Amino acid sequence: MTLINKKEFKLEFRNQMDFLYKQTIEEANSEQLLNTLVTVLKCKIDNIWKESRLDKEKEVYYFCIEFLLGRQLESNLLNLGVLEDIKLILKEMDINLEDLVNAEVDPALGNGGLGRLAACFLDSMASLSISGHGYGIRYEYGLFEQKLVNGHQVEVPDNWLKEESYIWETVRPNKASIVKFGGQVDLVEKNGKLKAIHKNYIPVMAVPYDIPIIGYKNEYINTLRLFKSDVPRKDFEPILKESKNSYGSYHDALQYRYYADEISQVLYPNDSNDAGKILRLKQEYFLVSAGIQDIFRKYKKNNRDIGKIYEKISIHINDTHPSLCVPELMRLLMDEEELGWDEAWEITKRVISYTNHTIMAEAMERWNIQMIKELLPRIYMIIEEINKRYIRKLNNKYGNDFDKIGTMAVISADNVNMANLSIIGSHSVNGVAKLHTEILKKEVLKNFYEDEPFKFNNKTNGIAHRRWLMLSNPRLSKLINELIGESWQKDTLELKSLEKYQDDSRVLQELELIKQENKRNLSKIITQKNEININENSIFDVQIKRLHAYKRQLMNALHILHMYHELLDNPNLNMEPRTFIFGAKAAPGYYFAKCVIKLINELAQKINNDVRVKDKLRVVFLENYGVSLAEKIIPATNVSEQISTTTKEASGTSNMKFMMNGAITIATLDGANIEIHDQIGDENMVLFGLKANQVLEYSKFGGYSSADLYSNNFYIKRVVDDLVNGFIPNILEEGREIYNSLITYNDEFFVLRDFENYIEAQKKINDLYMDKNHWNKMALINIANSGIFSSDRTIKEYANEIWYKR
Ligand code: F55
Repeated sequence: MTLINKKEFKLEFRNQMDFLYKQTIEEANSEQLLNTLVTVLKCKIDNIWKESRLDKEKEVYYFCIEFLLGRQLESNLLNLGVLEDIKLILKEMDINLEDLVNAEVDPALGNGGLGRLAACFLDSMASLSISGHGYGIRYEYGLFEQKLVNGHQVEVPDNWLKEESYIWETVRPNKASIVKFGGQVDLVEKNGKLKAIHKNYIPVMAVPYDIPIIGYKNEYINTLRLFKSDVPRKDFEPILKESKNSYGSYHDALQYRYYADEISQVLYPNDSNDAGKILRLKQEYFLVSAGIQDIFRKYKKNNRDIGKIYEKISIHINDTHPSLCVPELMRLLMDEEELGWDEAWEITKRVISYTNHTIMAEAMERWNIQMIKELLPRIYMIIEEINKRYIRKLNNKYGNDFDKIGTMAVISADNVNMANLSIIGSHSVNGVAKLHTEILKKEVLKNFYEDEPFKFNNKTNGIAHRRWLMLSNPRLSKLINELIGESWQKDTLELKSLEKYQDDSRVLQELELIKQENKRNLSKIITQKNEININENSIFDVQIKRLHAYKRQLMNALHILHMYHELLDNPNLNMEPRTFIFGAKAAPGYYFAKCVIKLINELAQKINNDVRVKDKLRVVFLENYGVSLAEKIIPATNVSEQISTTTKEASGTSNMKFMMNGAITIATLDGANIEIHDQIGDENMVLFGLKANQVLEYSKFGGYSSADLYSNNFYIKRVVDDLVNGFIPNILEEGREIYNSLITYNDEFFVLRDFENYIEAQKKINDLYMDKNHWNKMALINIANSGIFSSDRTIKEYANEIWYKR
């Protein structure tokens, strides 16, 4: 232990406590103890952090509109290699580390998979000693807190900062920059060249707040830099010559302050459709401009030739939200660094790479040109020029194939298509799982793929096994250490050697015991939160993810309803007791999703209060699902529900977390479920449902009638009718809405089409669970083959095949 000397640490801790709070340890509450500990740790890591920032061969900047970090204390202690030591030292001081862990805020600066992926990637880049840093926004309010009121979702603002600062952040006011909005652009001639002069703009200051991202036992620390918006400080005034400078009146000054503050005020709570709001556009440009200016400032400190910036810098844009990186990089290279168009364009493409996370049309960002023109006049000029030159190129290549050119253009029908801009302005476009990338190449982005096939590649997602196994499931981690040693922690492919224990009944017993303990812990949480006792010996069947029609929580609910009927009809039914657990937030404006939440809650009410099925069936909806709750749920899960309409879930990442914790997956062959299947085969997971080609064919050629299915199938009719016949109380409106989506609007997500198949698959789960020894063996095989889903593997691929590729 180099970082922590016990005697020294205790002394520093007491001194820091005294300095911060003028209190003794005995008097302090958990927040004060936490704050003290973090302050001591921050001092200790400062030197490593500084050293990690020194000039590097190549630096990666990961731009993302959201980062869903989770709590940091335990993860940082683990990665620093001092978790056990600190636990012991604190214990000697009569402090329980767990209390401090739970006192930390869980910053909800993301919606779901995309933001969490970004956080896992940061962990992996640092752990692999890759100089890779995040750029994001320091939202004052994160994703809303979800309350359930009479089974309805109610959104409460997430005031996570509480007018204080975040314990892990360091503000860097001297590294602030100015982002310009609105105004006009004049092109004036200078030395025979046209120069863009931006005037009357509204300047907003972007202030960096840095969070250390600590690598795993490698003395390496990267930075997540989040920008907060503010009005410019006085010292910026001399360089704001051309800005709008009429903030004389009190009213104007207030308005201006509001304009600036508003930008980093709140995270948009949509996880799948683009809100199209001007404030969102401001956020996107704010992030991009602040980030790229920051990169330029750092680069120019150590390098003279801006024309070689691609040798030292990679910019990765995570989905299209930061896609204004393309014109912003062009702008800085041309307007500030005075390069010509062609050189600037080549550099831009060499620097930028792009990840697509969805094929859903409603999630594809398009910005109205009028909006961009007014808010970002210079950026719009550049986008127009990119479009003009690109169309000229396409014309030369494809003649007048207007259909083709129309789908590929950056500007069409008064909109800027951000995906097209990202593809054209980058050298690499990747999907997030095999099937997803294939669908991009063959369907959604077909024309681009045919035009520039070399740009396209797949990077199947991964998860930080340090957080999702080592921290969240310490007992399982320990068992693995005992069986195969510790080297899997740095190379998860070594988990494979667990397979040799697949017939070792002692090991399988042990595995079951661990799952049982984790289930007991989760049961306590559920009892506490939902005031309901659940059977710890029942199958814990879990679906946790954002609520969306394509993820088909509805199908899960209808199946529960089906089981309930079966049990009522036949009280002696031979079935393993089951507890269905849900966690899901709905976007506030997504009415259908909210209806499904209400349905699940009312179903839970009805079933949980029916003594006839008391020992067999329970339904739990956990409020306010997020990272911290996931860490408790996943290790306690027996069955992982990954039941999206095939082709719709780009990858999924909870599927990987569950697998790594020994849950058995029930799944469609969608997203990364396919790669999971590649690893463990039919024998170790339960598949059902339409295949990708069937879904694509139905979507293209029709041929599916949900109403026919409904009329001809007793089981389907029974559960669908229950939505509207009063069988489930208090869902008059919601039940009707759902009924209509299934019958009147022909069941867009094939819930009824896959229903019977799903029932069979669920029966199979039941039968498999009855043979406990066999179930445990499957669990072991899942864990043993989950190593490939560490985000360390994913990040190595990004590094070798995109960022460091020459
Ligand atoms: C957030 C904002 C907008 Cl405007 C659109 C989408 C989102 C968002 O959160 N998307 C998201 O989470 N996508 C998910 O990304 C994961 C990581 O790649 C995938 O595993 C998952 O399939 C995909 O839905």
